[in-house]
Amino acid sequence: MKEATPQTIYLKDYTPFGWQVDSVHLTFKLAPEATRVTSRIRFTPDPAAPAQDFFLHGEELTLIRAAVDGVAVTPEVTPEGLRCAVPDGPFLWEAEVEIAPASNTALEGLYMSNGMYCTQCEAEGFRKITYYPDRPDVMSVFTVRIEGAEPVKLSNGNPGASGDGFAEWHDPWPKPAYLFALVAGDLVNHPDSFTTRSGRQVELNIWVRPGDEGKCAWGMESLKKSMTWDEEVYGREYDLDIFNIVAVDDFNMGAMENKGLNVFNSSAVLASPETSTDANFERIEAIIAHEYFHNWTGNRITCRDWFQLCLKEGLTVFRDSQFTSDMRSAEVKRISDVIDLRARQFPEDQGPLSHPVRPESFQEINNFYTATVYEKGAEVIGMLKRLVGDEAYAKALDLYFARHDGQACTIEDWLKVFEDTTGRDLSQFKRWYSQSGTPHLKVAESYADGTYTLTFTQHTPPTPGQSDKAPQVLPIAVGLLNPNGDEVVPTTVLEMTEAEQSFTFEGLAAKPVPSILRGFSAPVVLDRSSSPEERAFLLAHDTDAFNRWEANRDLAREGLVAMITEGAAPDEAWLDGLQKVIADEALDPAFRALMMGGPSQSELAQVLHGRGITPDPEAIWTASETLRDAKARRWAGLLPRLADEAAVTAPFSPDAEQAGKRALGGAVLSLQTRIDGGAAAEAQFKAADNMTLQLTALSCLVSAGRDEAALGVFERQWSGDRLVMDKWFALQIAATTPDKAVERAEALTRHPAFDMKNPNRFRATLGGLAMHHAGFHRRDGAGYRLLADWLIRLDAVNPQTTARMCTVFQTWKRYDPDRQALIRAELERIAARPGLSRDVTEMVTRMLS
Ligand code: B3K
Ligand code: ZN
Repeated sequence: MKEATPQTIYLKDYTPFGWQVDSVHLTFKLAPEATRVTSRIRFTPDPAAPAQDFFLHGEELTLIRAAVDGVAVTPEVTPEGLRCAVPDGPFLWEAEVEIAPASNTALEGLYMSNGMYCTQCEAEGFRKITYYPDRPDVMSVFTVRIEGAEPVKLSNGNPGASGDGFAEWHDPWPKPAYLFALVAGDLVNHPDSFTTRSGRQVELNIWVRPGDEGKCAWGMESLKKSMTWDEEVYGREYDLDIFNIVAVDDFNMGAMENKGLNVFNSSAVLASPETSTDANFERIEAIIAHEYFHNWTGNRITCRDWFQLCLKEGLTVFRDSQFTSDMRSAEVKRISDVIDLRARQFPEDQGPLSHPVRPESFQEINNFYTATVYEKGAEVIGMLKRLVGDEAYAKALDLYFARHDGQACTIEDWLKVFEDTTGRDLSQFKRWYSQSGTPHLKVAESYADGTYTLTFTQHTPPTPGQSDKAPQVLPIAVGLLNPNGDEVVPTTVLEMTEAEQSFTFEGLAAKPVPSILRGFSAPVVLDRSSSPEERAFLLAHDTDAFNRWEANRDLAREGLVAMITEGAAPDEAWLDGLQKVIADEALDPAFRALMMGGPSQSELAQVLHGRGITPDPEAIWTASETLRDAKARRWAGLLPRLADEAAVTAPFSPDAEQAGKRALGGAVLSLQTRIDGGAAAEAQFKAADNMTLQLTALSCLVSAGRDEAALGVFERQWSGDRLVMDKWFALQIAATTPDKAVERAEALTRHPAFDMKNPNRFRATLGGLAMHHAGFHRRDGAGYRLLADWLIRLDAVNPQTTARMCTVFQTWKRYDPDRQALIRAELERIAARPGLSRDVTEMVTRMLS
């Protein structure tokens, strides 16, 4: 395991590797405890690189032998790699190492999951497979031979010879080692094929464990849609004869874009109507697309170093959100993305873990696969596209692919293609990559003699390591409405570059109502205290779906803040206005379902903290419950009609239309449960023929306290299905009351099906607890203690998943001194553990500093 070695790596220290790697040949002789890996690698000195020792990364490897040009050598071996004297010219490096995949519980490098061999190399896992210059700017052509009794043996690229006990693969596209993959096991495939627009025949497969064949159709359909979309929208074609996807049960994240051999967490690929919710189907479609799109944005054009991670991740997230918008409702996707950004990225940007989209230093790169790099990184690309326009964006992307194919690039390269295409100077825009923190935007307005002026002020609060912030380029999409509700100025993008800047609109007969930051055109906090009347007006009339939703969210938030801080009653006038929107059958049911929800409790805590009020999780819980009760009472007459409208009679399809109806039905059922105590939920639970309906009903029954029987029925029905059981673990914590959440989570860790080595199960249970805001933040600190106990245990097994889950403590300074003291004590207890991983050490230190 990686011990804590607090060594910091800096962007400014980048130095190219001293050799080019002309070819790589690897032979694997598979055995669970003693796999032998033989490498034959041809190196040629790179005259452009500075002189340096020949150093290859390698961790947890047993070196059996090494040779240079066929002559045995004895390199100097350290825990990080080896150093060796080599000739001045080209040479052949050979090494044989031994590794133990069955004992590899960190799930990085070569490991085993349910008897299947699989790999995860990004970011720095290849060095746990063999000695190699394990850095993304070293690209080479790989040929792989796998020897073992497993019936299926896969690697990157196109298949070569295969026979009794062996299979060979050759990947003609030069790639960095982080894209290497190997899978071997007793697998079955769901086959299909795709013909690219230039006529290349591509064999497609989804490989799964026997028994899961029936859950591959949706993933395959999503893959084919992604391949077509990337050809049509970005002009990108697939470039190998075969594309393989493998489902793996034990996996640290969602999926991995290895060249020609994507490895997926089974939760991100397996689906069936009976076992998967609509949200699961949509997530699978998006992740399949994301990994497939990486083939161009990530694989063909990769990153020079890990500081440039957003180059591939921000762009690929942006591309997958465009894809989902095209497959489903663009408006609903935008609202969902902003909900997610505010829930995950804003707390990061506003807390101790804040870092720029392109960080400038790190200790453990795995800790920087963050919402800032991914989601804010995608927002930055969205802003760039808004500023230059769709046509220039398309041209810039064409230039990017033409100019940089086969290269390992930087953010400078990326921005340069936009500068060259448009003639713009993007030096100020570049601050989005280097400046951390969320800008706050204030607005003042004035109207006189037909002229309307909007004056904006931007300010970014200090973040760790960055006390002074410079103004950012902000594309602010604005529309103006007449007092009668008509749109008088359609959406216009104002380009703000100064700390304070005014924009004028002429020829307006009356003072308009502004709709600001339409479509959430920049990832900022809009500090605008408009009147409830104006918000209600926008809720009723705005033509921009996002801002209509936003007006409602602002009203909900202000109402809840008044309930929490002043003991106010729910705002009945707002509920009546909202009822009209929810009842409007002309509107998309998915949009109406979103309108029925409120801000999350964690978001309310963030809002209160931002206003200098210490959030009390219990009070937030109570206010949220009171508001839901009020909605149920106030809308009681409408609910049966909505339930009828939401009913789906056609055979199940995970498409946006049916999913939207079921989302509306779910929102209705949860309110109905507050009226009938769970009668309708019980009926739905019994009749449900798909997981969305069954799980929604079960969640309502648990929150109504009528759960014992239903949870038992569900468990008996689904005990053989790991992915469904993850839902069972998570749901009973999520839907319970704050006083029971910790005990439930604790009891579930003693359930025979709890397995800390499986990241999905660990996240469902302990992550489930952390997501129950009031339950986790229970006043006596029991939630913090239970989580810290498990993080300490897990760190010895799987540092990456542990470090990721530590982030639930990142908001600790929002809370009262007692809670802060309790959390601090837990963080210090974790930090003091002997042998704590480098991953967790870095996270805990940053949160405590
Ligand atoms: N590139 C991988 C993530 C790797 C995470 C390494 N800790 C999946 C993705 O973003 O598509
Ligand atoms: Zn990605």
